[in-house]
Amino acid sequence: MVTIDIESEEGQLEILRRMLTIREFDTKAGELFADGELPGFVHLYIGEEAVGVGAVSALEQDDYITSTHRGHGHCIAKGLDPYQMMAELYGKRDGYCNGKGGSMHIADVDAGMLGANGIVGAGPPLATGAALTADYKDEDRVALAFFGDGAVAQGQVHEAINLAATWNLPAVFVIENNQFGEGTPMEKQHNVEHLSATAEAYDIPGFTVDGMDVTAVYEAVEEARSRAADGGGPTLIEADTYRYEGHFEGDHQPYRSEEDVQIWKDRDAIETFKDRLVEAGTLTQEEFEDLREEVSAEIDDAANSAKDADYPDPSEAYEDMFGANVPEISDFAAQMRADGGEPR
Ligand SMILES: Cc1ncc(C[n+]2csc(CCOP(=O)(O)OP(=O)(O)O)c2C)c(N)n1
Ligand SMILES: [Mg+2]
Repeated sequence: MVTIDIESEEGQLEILRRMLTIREFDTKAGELFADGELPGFVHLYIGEEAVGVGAVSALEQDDYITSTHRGHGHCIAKGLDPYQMMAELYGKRDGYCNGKGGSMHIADVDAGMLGANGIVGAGPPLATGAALTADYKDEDRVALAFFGDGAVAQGQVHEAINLAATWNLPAVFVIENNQFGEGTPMEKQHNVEHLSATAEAYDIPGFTVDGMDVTAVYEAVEEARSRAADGGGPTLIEADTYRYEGHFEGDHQPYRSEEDVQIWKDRDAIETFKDRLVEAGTLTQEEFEDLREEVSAEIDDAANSAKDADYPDPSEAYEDMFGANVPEISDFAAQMRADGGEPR
């Protein structure tokens, strides 16, 4: 069963709520970071909500996803808890990585969220690995990788898609083409107009969809997921989208104008989907405003509770760092502790 049924009114409202939750979460995260509240770094997903929510909603609950440095939206789309995410951003013990990962390393393996990732292009190899695992164990699971237009030119992304195609693995590759890799526009990074054209090199299906239309993303991923699950191999989907905020907080954005950004804001995915639901009589404008306020209050609560939560104790510094089932690494961790934390 798909995670969220877009045909039902209940499903449509849940899709709207998840997109709003991402918008409110990242608006809050941006404010907190600007106020100096959060350590580390945050990359905001504002403007791109339809890609994460459209794609994950069309997957099944047990499917895997891999994420990027801009991962908050993927986490919320996968149903992760905003409080535990905020706690992770604050470096608190209640966070998904007990406060030791931060924004770029939120992961919940049990939920199938294999991790945000600070290494551009590192998600696709993980997804190919997860798809190989599912195939090997004969499980009905698909792995979907999100990655940016900038990541497409990374060698490991090519290796991952090539292997998944050659081994016919149940994987879906979703390029979030937000038109820039940091400050470099698409046309200065790539020699093709549509990044989905690269699918031809792997002899797999490739499509470009409107990433500002949650329904279009959903339908493309639903089809790709069922092809993958039926043994048809991977699909490459390019979703055209836009990030409204800077690459990072404090980015002065000399590479684009406010007018450029406004063109995309005029096609805002949340507004468009909401208008469609209002027109269909699924909700009223007033109910939408109430929903936005409810979500905003939930995010405020999550942030306030995370601020008040405890940091991990210094004695726990080396816990959760290494996989317990990797003997040499565990030995290394034990040695580090025995050495009082001094590097060998
Ligand atoms: C391997 C690697 N190279 C460079 C960087 C620095 N870096 C961080 S984000 C980024 C741009 C990535 O662009 P894109 O994949 O389009 O993702 P977007 O930020 O647009 O979501 C770069 C170059 C990095 N984190 N990892
Ligand atoms: Mg990009």
